[in-house]
Amino acid sequence: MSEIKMIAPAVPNIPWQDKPEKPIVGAPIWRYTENPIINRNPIEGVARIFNSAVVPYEGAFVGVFRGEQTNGISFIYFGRSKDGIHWDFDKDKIAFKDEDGNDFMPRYAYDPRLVKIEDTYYAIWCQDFYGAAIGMAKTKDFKTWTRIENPFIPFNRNAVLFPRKINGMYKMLSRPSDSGHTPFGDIFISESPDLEYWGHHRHVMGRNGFWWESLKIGGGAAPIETSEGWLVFYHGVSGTCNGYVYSIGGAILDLDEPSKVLYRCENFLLTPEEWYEERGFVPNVCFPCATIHDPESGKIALYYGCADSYVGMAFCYFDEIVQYIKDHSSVDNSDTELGRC
Ligand code: BMA
Repeated sequence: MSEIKMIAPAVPNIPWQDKPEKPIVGAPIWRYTENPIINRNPIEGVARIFNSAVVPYEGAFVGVFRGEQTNGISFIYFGRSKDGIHWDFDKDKIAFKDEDGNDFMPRYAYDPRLVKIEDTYYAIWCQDFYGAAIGMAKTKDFKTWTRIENPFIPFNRNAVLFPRKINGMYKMLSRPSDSGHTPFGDIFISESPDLEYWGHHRHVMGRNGFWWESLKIGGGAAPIETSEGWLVFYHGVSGTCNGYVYSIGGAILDLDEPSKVLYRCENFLLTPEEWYEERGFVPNVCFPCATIHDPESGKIALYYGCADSYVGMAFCYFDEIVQYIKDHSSVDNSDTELGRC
């Protein structure tokens, strides 16, 4: 049994496919052979589902899904699955309510994440609020959703909540941006006592000298607590002469002060290689948004958007991926400092 521990609720029915027999070249993570798990035209009026997040719920799985409607506008749809692989979706968009119980429809909602903290589930997404900004809502039963005030003014994207308070505060990663296809971007962290008022902003990590993440980076799946620190899967982007390429990176943040990066893998963990990652509405995109993970078996199932067209899954053992990140770590001063205030 590994010395490294994962601290999270058990998920004995985690979706899983065993490691392939042929040796893995590079990071110890492997794609589901039946990818993509969500294909085109999954719901009437929705052309593509991608960049979506899932959680275990009542012995099965639920999720919030980015559905690109046939009118080209993205919104968030709810889905459920018995096995975490085959999904059924509500045909209508999630009917968010505001704090007064009135209907609340964010304009253009995309790239949702979903995180459980104590007894509440929080969806965090990007939306149009006079430019790209962060939207949030909460639910306890996935039937009624109440909107939470926008945490930040524009422009910002890729907000990811930590699954527990740290030193009494909620913590959230985000990536200040512009309103377009942002040709820059570092990951920052902010904290809040109540999920409404945010401050104590710190820099977590930036673009670095490794080409696959040299243009911009952004938070991906909700951090996983381990005895080595917070394990984060994020996206790193390089700008080629033929457009952006989105790969998946891995880092480990300090448990008490997650603005400090303890280890950061200089190699990507996954980069577009399969047809569903290289070919689609936006080619060459692997965009991680969620994991399901089980401390007892050490398994992680990673969900990622593929080419802005599909959802794919990949699998790894958390101790192997943590060890790989540590063995190939390269951190610089801007990673390890407190993040300047
Ligand atoms: C980013 C986001 C993602 C998308 C990616 C590639 O800016 O909008 O939703 O997957 O671009 O198109």
